[in-house]
Amino acid sequence: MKHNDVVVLILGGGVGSRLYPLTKLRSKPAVPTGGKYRLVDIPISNCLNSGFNRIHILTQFNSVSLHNHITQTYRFDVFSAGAVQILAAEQTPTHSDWYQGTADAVRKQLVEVKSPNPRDVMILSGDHLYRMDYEPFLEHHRETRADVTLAVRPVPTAEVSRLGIVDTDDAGRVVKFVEKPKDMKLLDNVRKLPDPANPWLASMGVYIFSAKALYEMLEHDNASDFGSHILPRALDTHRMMTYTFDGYWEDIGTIRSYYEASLALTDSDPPFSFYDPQRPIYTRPQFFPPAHVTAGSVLDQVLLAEGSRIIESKISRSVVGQLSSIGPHVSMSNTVMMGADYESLFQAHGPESTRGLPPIGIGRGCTIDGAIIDKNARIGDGVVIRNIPDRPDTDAPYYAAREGIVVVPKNAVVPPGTVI
Ligand code: ADQ
Ligand code: ADP
Repeated sequence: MKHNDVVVLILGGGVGSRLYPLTKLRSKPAVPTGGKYRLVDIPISNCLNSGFNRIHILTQFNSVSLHNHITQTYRFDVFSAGAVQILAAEQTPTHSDWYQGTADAVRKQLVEVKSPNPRDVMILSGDHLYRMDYEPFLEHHRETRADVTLAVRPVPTAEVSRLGIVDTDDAGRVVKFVEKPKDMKLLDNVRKLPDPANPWLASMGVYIFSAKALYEMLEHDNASDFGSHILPRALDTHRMMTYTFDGYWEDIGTIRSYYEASLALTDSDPPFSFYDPQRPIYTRPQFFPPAHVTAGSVLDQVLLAEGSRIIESKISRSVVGQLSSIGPHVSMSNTVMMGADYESLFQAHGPESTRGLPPIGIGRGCTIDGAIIDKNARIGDGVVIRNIPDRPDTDAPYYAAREGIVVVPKNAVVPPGTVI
């Protein structure tokens, strides 16, 4: 069923994005994931598979790559009211600066939100890995006559400090909302769930607001965030309900969580699979040749995307994104390699075509463990990237370290023989 009376807003990331440096040259929704997708493909696909096709992406800047991706992927026929539109922070006569937070981002786009006169507004994050049917979520919201419904899930104590924790009455109405409690004392009056492994109910940052309630909350307040301000304040003024989601869900908005969730995709029985014929994750169709793994290579637990070329190399527990070029004699493990946009496979690897730079990809004899290698990186011969878990955060000319993970940024050139 099509839900043309619901507008969907996907929050595409703040200024100090936690995925930096993956967001240095692109907006967060355009960050590649799973070897061939972009982060934004996940919520958009969930929407399309659930019958929601009026979708706006709120982003601080509309990068070329996000714009290309959206316009080349999500095209609707003339008989559908669907559209995926990017709403970048911009100066208007009434607003002069960037989005100050999630609620501020929505407030600054209220004119767009209101224009089709929706009954409800669904607000999603742009950095979650999950497959969810939003249709029963909407039904629940309407059946319970909620002003706002939060999708929630039980979580362990170790996760509470990075989530909004809720307490409900027996009917599922939220009676307390504590945003990212840093001190467990703040949860003294919050009821625990019976499961000792997952005793707290956490907000997933996935909301449905009745349009009228959303306008009231945003227009009578200038608070910047939903989790820190709008939702706790609305407890007394609006009817806030919960909807429990029990599938896999992961916030992949930090370098560490992005890295861990990406590597988990390579497990034999992965917690999340991009493959589901009933509810596929869509992305831009591209016409790359099959991946080619040459004689002498050994691959163990690898998500290998099309267009890749692996020459006499050993790869374990890694994501190898589209158009990756690796080898010969490379040893790579625990690494997320995004691949390339163009060139690597199709150009001669001679110095003329690359202006004396190493070719795109990973050169001869490299050893790489525990890294994220962004698109179009040129890693010269004999480079070593070591997995040092307590490595301090660093910003070097051709790599950065975050949360113990080395990130080689997009288009970086790592000279031959470098040891990181
Ligand atoms: P966080 O994810 O930490 O917690 P937040 O930083 O507000 O919250 O981000 C929510 C989403 O909005 C993310 O996708 C983020 O990139 C995006 N975003 C942030 N600032 C933005 C801005 N200025 N413009 C556009 N987009 C922006 C939230 C809730 C918690 C809940 C967790 C679940 O606050 O209560 O438990 O999500 O992950
Ligand atoms: P990213 O994957 O890093 O988010 P895109 O995939 O959208 O970004 O593209 C990266 C950049 O490369 C874009 O600016 C795009 O225009 C450019 N690009 C894509 N294909 C080619 C090509 N064949 N030659 C040169 N530049 C290209």
